[in-house]
Amino acid sequence: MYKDKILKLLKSSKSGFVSGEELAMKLGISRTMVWKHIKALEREGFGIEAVPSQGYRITVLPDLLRQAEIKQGLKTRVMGREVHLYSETASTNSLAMEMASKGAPEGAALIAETQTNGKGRLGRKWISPKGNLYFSVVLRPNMPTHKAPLITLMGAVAVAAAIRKTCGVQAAIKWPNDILVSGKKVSGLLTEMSAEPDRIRHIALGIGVNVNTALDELPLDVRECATTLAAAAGKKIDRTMLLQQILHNLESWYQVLLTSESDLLKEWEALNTTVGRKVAVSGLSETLEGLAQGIDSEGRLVLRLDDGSVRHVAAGDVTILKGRQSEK
Ligand code: BT5
Repeated sequence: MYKDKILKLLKSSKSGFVSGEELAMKLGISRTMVWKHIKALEREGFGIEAVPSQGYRITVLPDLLRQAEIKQGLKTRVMGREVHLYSETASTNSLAMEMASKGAPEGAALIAETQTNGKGRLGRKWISPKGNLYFSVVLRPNMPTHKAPLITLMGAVAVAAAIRKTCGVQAAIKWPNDILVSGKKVSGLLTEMSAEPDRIRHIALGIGVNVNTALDELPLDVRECATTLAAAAGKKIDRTMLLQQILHNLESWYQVLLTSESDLLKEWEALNTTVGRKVAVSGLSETLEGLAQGIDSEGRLVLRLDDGSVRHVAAGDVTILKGRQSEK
């Protein structure tokens, strides 16, 4: 697309300026066409100044994801091989499940600027204001159904490592599907699956990350336990770079999961904040308290209860107990 090429040239100019003539020549179009594309960019929220004898220059970069930009810097083979970008959708996970059932390839990524019905686990909501990342990836793993929870752990490794690398903040995984920064939730993962009794048909791995949105865009009860990467890092975060890094990490950790599960679990242990802590795990029917000892080969939390018995917990919400203080 000419618009994306113009943006690339403007962004890479040392002085900031590129003349209309140069843009026209490099793109092989007329100066009038260049001007039309500049106007189209302005309609998308870019501020572009035209200075006589110097040319065009970007003055305002809107915080918008662009499909071409996402694709341009992506060096993956599978993850993001198809990128579908929406300004709004109900839930990227619902969309991914639907597209997967219609044959979308493994690695297809569905991304939205905002969700009107973002989903958490167990019918809970994921609040999805603009300025963050909401996306789902279609997976078709050749693994037995009971191993599916490992997909969430794999995704958590990919996200926590990407946050550390791109934003320089110490993200940590709280079993099973939270990423915390300074004890507050910055990201959540939702794995949905279509399966036969012993075979996974497809999975939608959904990832929500609070990136640049103002904290007061989150409702009070959520805000108490949540934060954003911009707040934690003290600067605006490049969402495209973060998304690309997550897709890149997903590509490598997914392969590790499929070929050498124990290596994935080792990395998960290195990035997690649950194991070794005294925790309370509330499930559907009971709440258990004990020492989190590790995770097993099906992604379950191994909990040693106060009476010395050991339980393998498949699902639940963990509260990390630190004396009288606690973090969800
Ligand atoms: C999750 O559930 O954490 C899974 C979140 C997955 C969201 C992604 S976005 C892309 C894809 N499409 C979807 O529709 N979903 C996925 P759970 O562990 O059940 O946590 C839900 C709880 O987190 C809520 O009940 C709130 O307390 C809290 N919460 C909701 N929105 C939040 C936000 N933006 N930031 C932090 N916490 C939030």
